[in-house]
Amino acid sequence: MDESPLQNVRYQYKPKLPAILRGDVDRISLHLEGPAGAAPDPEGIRELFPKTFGKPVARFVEGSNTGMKRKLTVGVILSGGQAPGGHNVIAGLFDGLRKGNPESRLIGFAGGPGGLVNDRAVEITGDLMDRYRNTGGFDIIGSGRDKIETPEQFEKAAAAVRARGLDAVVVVGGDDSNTNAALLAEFFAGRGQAVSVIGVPKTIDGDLKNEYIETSFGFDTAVKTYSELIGNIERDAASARKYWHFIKLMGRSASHIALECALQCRPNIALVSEEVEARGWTLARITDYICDAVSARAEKGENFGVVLVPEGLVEFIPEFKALISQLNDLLAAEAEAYGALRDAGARIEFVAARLSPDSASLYRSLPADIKLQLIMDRDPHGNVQVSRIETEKLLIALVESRLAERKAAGTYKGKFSSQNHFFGYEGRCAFPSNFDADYCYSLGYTAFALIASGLTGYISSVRNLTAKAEDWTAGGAPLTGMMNLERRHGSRKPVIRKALVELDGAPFRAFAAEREDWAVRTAYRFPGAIQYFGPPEICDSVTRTLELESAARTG
Ligand code: FBP
Repeated sequence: MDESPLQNVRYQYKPKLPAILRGDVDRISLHLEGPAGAAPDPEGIRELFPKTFGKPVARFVEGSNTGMKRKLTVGVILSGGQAPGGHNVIAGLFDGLRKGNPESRLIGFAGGPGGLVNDRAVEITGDLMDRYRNTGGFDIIGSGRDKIETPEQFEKAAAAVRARGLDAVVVVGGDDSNTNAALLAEFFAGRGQAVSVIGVPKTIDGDLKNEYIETSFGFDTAVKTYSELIGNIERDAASARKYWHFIKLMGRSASHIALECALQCRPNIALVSEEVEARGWTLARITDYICDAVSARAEKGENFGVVLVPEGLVEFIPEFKALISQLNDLLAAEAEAYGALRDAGARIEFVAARLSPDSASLYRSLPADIKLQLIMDRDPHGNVQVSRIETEKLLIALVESRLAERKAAGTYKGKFSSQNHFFGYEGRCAFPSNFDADYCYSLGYTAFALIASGLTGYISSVRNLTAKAEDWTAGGAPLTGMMNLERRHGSRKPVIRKALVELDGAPFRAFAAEREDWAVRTAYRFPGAIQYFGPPEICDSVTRTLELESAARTG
């Protein structure tokens, strides 16, 4: 392979570990703390997880632990969307295992959870690992969005584990994948199969976080990548002075990415889906909110600006939420008749005729492209694929027509030209920032220590992340302590609670305190590219979200 100079140099980067994980492995001793914070419905969760519920939180401390030197065979799965640092999770796990016992082995299941079910795997050797250290992507073994759901799939996973003689399976994934990890752990424990299942918190969306997980890995690099691009666009906007840029930012549901990018770049407008839902803002209200900023800036002769739009927005606008939920039910219930229609116009008519009057009228009012995007295939969880809905273009069209009305009424005299962008996939496989490189390596190494300590049903938990890496803590939290029971497809299912943006949380409050000023003034901030070398305050910096949340926690 003809590697870039940066890639070659990044291979040499030595990720920083918390002090407790440095040095000899047999001094990493397990300390069990009190029980994990109670889930909202502990009895319901206990019933579903009789073997793995109610375990204590674990932390590693200085001591002595000969178990760390056991010979182990471990399988690893990368699950769901890519997030920068996945390769370093595997590297940390690999190095921990080999440091514990040079004969330990790491098996990578190919293409996500389906790789475990169908027993497709590769052995991670030292040479293979060295080609992926500190690189972005999940391509060392690939990822997938399959779920291990049916009894048959559980049996096949158990057979693969037996056939390969695994002592543990590590699942690197988001809320759904870690829910799956908890179910697997319970399944193995229930049948007395001695195999640990350990989760690792991944997702650029930043919505897998709680008392034990300060941030999911990949968020840091993704938001820094998007912030660089947004800053560049802001500078272009302020130079050319002729475009309003509408930028949709990834994040399936939660608006953490859009909020962090807003704190970094100070755009004129940043929509936060959670606020839209809490205030019950309609599409018309959102349009007016944007038009007010466009008009105010036009008064100052500034016919340019930047608007950030979270990817999941449409699912938080009340009338859209109702429409999408009706479409989901309709497409599932009428799959056969709908599937038989080949023509796009016929498909649109088919659904429009079956919606409630309000939803039908909203649906019919939408531009043709959006109508089609709303009825595209659902993801394996039955969700609309929000990354494929061009909300930024919809908003541009609505703003244009509202401004035309204002112009006709004499209340707006500016010029409005727009550009649209979508930043998503650009950020998911960037070279991990130093923070993500260190954090992921530490999460992987911690996963090894949890396995060697004989724990199962835990998620790797590395905390105190605003401090220097040497002062980070390492341990594990029981997955069942993070679960809720939610009604899905008519039955109550255990799921890990998704962390949405909290409107009384420190990051949103910091944003809300400034946004009126940013809407009118040109207050842009230019974060620039991720720096991998140089002063720690630049190359080891953490996100504002982490900083603000940590400051709020410690008072
Ligand atoms: P995960 O939750 O699996 O980490 O994926 C997040 C995400 O990147 C979302 O931000 C986005 O909506 C989605 O994946 C896109 O999915 P796909 O890769 O299937 O297009």
